[in-house]
Amino acid sequence: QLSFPPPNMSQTERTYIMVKPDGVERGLVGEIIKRFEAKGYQLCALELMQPSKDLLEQHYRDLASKPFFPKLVAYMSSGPVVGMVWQGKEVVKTGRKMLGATNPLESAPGTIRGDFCVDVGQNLCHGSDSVESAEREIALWFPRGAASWTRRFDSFIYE
Ligand code: IDP
Ligand code: MG
Repeated sequence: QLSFPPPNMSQTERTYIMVKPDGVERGLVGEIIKRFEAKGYQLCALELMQPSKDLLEQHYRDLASKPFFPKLVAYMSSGPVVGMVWQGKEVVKTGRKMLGATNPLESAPGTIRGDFCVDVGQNLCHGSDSVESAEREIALWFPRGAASWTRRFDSFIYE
């Protein structure tokens, strides 16, 4: 009889991925979700929301001194965003690779930004830059918490 050991989930972590207003407007929410799902990552929260200026200033607080900060907050509050929590092995670092470089002209083809956008101020998506940032951002955008669930499918993704 064949039997498989349970998948090793010890290195799992979570990240905050957000489709920015241009991505929602352009109908790319499904495309972005599709890539994370197809990769094998697990969805733990998903919400369309209209963020307040205050929430965005909190989210981007490390960039408050940058000259583009007011434009960034205006861009991000120009329409609804889709916030998501994705879980999996090295999902923070790999999630950023899947988004591509901040400046879409430098994002590799095959990445979301590399495939679908041109300007840095309309770069479609956000991904946490570290596990610590992810924890802070998840608490900020999902104060009621993200789901915690065991996926039977995990044994097909992880050894
Ligand atoms: P990231 O989104 O790749 O983590 P950050 O440096 O954290 O990049 O910047 C946050 C967001 O601010 C970027 O995604 C982009 O929308 C915007 N941004 C970053 N640098 C510039 C810039 O030089 N001009 C205009 N907007 C910028
Ligand atoms: Mg960032």
